[in-house]
Amino acid sequence: MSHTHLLASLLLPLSLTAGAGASPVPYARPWHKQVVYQIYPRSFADTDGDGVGDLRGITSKIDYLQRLGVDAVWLSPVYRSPNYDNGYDISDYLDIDPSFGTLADWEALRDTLHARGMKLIMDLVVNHTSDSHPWFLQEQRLKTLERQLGILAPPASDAGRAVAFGTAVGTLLHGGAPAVDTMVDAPYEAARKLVASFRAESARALPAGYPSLEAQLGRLGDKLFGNASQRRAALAENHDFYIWREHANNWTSLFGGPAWHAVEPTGLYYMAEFSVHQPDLNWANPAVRKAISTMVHTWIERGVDGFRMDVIDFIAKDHSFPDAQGPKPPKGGFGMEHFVNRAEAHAYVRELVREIRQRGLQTVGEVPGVSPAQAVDYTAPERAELGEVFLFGHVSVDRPADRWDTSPFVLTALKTEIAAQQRAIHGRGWIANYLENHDQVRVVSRFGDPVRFRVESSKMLATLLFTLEGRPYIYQGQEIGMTDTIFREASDIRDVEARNFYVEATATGMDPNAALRVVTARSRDNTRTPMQWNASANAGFSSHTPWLAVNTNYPSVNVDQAVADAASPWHVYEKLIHLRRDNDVLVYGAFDLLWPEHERVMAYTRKLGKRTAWVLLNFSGEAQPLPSGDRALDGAKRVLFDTYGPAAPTDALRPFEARILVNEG
Ligand code: TEU
Repeated sequence: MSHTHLLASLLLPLSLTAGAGASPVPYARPWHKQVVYQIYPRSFADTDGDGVGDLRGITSKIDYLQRLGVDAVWLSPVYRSPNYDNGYDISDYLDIDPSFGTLADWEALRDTLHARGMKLIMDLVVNHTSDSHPWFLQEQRLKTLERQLGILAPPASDAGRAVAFGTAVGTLLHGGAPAVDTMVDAPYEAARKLVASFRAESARALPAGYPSLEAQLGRLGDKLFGNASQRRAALAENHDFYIWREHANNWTSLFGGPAWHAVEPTGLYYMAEFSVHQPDLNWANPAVRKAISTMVHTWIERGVDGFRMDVIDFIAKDHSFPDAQGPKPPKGGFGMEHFVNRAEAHAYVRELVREIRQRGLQTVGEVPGVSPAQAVDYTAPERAELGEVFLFGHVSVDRPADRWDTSPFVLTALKTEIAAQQRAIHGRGWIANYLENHDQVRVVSRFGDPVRFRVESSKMLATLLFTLEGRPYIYQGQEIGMTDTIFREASDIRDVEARNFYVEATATGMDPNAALRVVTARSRDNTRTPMQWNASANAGFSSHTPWLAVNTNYPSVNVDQAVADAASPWHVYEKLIHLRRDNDVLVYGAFDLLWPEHERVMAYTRKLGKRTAWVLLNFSGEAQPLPSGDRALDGAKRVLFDTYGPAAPTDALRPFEARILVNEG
């Protein structure tokens, strides 16, 4: 097959490649019918007994995932990292963090998945790196040298000496040897030493993708001491890998505190939208984009099947850095309109995915702050950007003010959000559906009843996840109905975001117990507690004390129990995976919300051609009569699926019952 042919067949709708009639809708893509399972490697399975999960642990559980029926696995980051944000702070994109194993372990995992026809999706965290990434270390050295040389330069009023110094140091930076008579001054001698030590240090660890030493120094020479045109040329393009400014503006980070951090020897501030240890990359610099594409290419060559792109709508910033206006939100993200979902982000994404798309690989973007309508801008097939995106509206309904808001869950708000997402994408774009991930809390604790109806509510929520348009993502442990944990001491908290919150809240007067209650209700650690495999010590996760305490309910909530018990949530997940695959109406059907005002029942139809599915979900622990005299269920003839088993009463839903009805068509 010629190159262009291969390309065309990868990009064309399934209907054209698989023969007319094979596709239920013109925009169908093979991955639409797949199901992804997200693994948080630190907490999945530990084989080397250090209390931290690892790649071999994951490989040892692939049979389990195959049995569940998932098609693809998304791994949260396993790259080399100091782990301030558990791997979302990467110091080497091409290497595996030793706590997870080696590249050979990764290859073994890839091969194990591929041998079973399963896909491997890697996390791609390219909005920022770790502050110990060699790019950042090198740039700090360069900025420090720039400042030191600037300080050494004689004042412009001393015209003769300033010119002699500039000429000599400029020549030195370009790698030349200045004429002897310009080298008499003490400042010149100091400059010579600084440049020499910079060269020596940099030569030891010049990071791949970063400009060569000559380029770095030459540009610095032109910028500091060049003539007017050299200076203009050196300043015209944006050569920095990170975002530096002489003054901070008022933007704040999503993890709390200012978005700018001073680095003393440089005299500059760098931008970090997340923790201080996660400096933002400067995507306006083409060299950054090239370095990232080269890295992505390496992983493509290594055989990945796709990428999950962390905060990919954050990569473009307003480089005029205006102060944000209006009231400052108490807990972060002030000025987001200047660094989230900007037009340039789309251009950068298109460039980033070019090779990924040509190779037919999958892409899923994480896009906080993006509306359902804007999701279409990222995923409409004709825009050649992403396959699907994760939206945030539905996981913000019980925290409308900010992520530490502990408002009660109101079902009608969830319905509104989901309906808006479903309507926006139908026939236009595509989303990744999820109810849990490593940044959320457990959905049973959040939208269900973890105490009286853990099993029932977990099954009902599974039914929601599998009957929406978009691809379902299961987060590890969700399939067995894992629940939130309890934080009794501040020292129990591991997550950087929760720790920042606790410190800030208690420092500004919140009672420590109240702060712990907020953490218990909202911390990301809730979904990061170790996977509960069985009833043995540490839930079978590790032979060692785990890095984050296991949820105390593991003796009764665990994989062994769930697989053995035909009435457990696990079997409902397993059934729903197949049901969705076999029923195009659940994948592509148009969504219509029924009874939007109902406070206990969420109900909707999905319609595709002649086929209609009715989905009825009881979000309460009481039986809910179905509205009588309502025509909404007319035509619903057969129970396709019911979480209480096939014999369903016709007039009421039992506590947390979920039912799918279909017409005959
Ligand atoms: O999360 C992006 C993000 O917006 C977070 O602020 C998230 O919504 C928040 O933590 C919820 O409380 C991604 C990753 O998924 C997350 O784990 C990382 O910490 C973050 O980016 C920085 O890389």
